[in-house]
Amino acid sequence: STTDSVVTLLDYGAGNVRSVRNAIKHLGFDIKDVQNPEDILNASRLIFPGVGAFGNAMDVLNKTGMAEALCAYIEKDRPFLGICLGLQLLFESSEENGPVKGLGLIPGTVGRFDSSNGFRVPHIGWNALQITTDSGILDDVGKRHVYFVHSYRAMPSDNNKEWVSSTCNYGDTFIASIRRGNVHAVQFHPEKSGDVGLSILRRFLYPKAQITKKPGEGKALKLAQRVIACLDVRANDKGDLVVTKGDQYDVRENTDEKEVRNLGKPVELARQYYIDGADEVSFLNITGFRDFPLGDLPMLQVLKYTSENVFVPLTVGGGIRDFTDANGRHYTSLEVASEYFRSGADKISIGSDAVYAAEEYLRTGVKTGKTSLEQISRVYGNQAVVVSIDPRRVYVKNPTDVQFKTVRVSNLGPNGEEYAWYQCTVNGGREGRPIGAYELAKAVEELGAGEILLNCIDCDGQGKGFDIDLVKLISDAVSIPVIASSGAGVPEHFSEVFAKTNASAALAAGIFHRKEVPIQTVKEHLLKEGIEVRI
Ligand code: 1PR
Repeated sequence: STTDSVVTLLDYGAGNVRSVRNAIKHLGFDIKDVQNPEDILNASRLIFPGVGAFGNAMDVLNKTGMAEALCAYIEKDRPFLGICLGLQLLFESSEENGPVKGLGLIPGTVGRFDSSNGFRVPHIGWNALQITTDSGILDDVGKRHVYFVHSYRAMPSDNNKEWVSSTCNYGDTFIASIRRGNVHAVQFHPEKSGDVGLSILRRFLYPKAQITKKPGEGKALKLAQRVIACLDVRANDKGDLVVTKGDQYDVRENTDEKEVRNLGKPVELARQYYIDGADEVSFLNITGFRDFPLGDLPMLQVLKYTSENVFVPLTVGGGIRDFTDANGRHYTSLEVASEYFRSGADKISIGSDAVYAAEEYLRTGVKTGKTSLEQISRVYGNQAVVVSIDPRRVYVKNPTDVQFKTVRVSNLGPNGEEYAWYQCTVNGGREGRPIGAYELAKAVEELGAGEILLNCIDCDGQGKGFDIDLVKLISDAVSIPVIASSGAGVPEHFSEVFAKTNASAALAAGIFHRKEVPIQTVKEHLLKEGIEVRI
């Protein structure tokens, strides 16, 4: 019957639930959106992918009468799956901008991870579960990783132990999933956890299906180091959107025609990297600084198509800033970001605009709340906001020669210099700014960035390895995760950056596009070196 293939989705409009929609559709179900409390009570199965801040979500649920309907639905043991905040809201209260009262169905409070013990917050990435009871939906997980992204978590206790079906360790042992009868909730994102995640959703959606268990695969123990494939995207001179790749940010061929280097089609490549085992895929709209992204419809189209069948996190960057178009219509950076999220991005990345924001913040010492970085992280959460840094190495003889933080370099400069600072640039590396990567990283962390994508113009496309001095400097300076980027040429470069720095992820472009090293080879090498990865 028709109701058998319908999932009721509770989307109260606070953010991006496109990924959940895509995964449900991929599994053959239609979606009915909750419009009023009755839709909850009449659902045959309900998915609640909570997004945004706890307090805001509770406000909406209380005002619309949905809080009461949810409690009634769950107390009747109707099929329910809460995701992320959709798990947290079931507890009594949360510390997030609070304490704020929750639905109160499960004893316990939700608190923030403690970053003082060396664990970076947000907890972003693929982590292992310790399954404590028969969860019904986690049967295929075994020792494989699932994707988390959050700063708050609920803790297991004697009072809630009959609910807890799995835990995860990240500094603390926190609740990764709960189950009671037909009621399930998970702190991680099954819709972004690749095949493992899809199998969790499948078991929830088809509870009576006889699906053979296939546990036992994998060796997941803890948070994995991520391997990210990056697609620099721009229109070529014919107007087609292509994946390109620069040498130190110069993306044109060394021929008379100086064409934009073309390494393939964005949607196809992204899908391929997903199949090959990329932990995340990033798109950088590298001419976004001059071409307005909302005018650049192909980019939004690329995201829409990609997100339909790529079930790992997608990040998109380029052109996130306030903009006035030729007709005088003003767009805020928040609108630009929202359009990216609506089209399928899980995270957005800000380059140039974050440099201006950091400069201003360092000059005035005031957080205005008005920068793109602050606005977007306030609405979507800081875990959804990446700052992309494009620094260039500047050698100096003495650290006191400049006002910026310097490092003692591993390889001397051209005139025997022993030190360098890393100058931030804007507009795709075209303009150097009076701020160092170290100063920028610390400032954007305070302004609400949840992660740093750390490029290096000197190393980009050179295949000689990551700039270890730079990655060490930045990953030691902040307590948010840092993605090392630029320069990967062989699998050993990945193990080197993880062994010598505190990077949480390593990103590469050229070696993957030119098919020199498959992602799987990189992962196998890391595994052999004793580094935790998702296989
Ligand atoms: O300033 O907010 O509009 O964002 C622009 C974004 O586009 C920034 O994230 C910036 O890094 C990126 N970008 C701008 N110009 C270029 C260029 O190459 N001409 N690409 C560019 C950045 C660096 C990485 C690259 C790694 C790995 N490219 O994306 O993928 O260096 O490459 P490799 O493994 O081949 O060495 P805004």
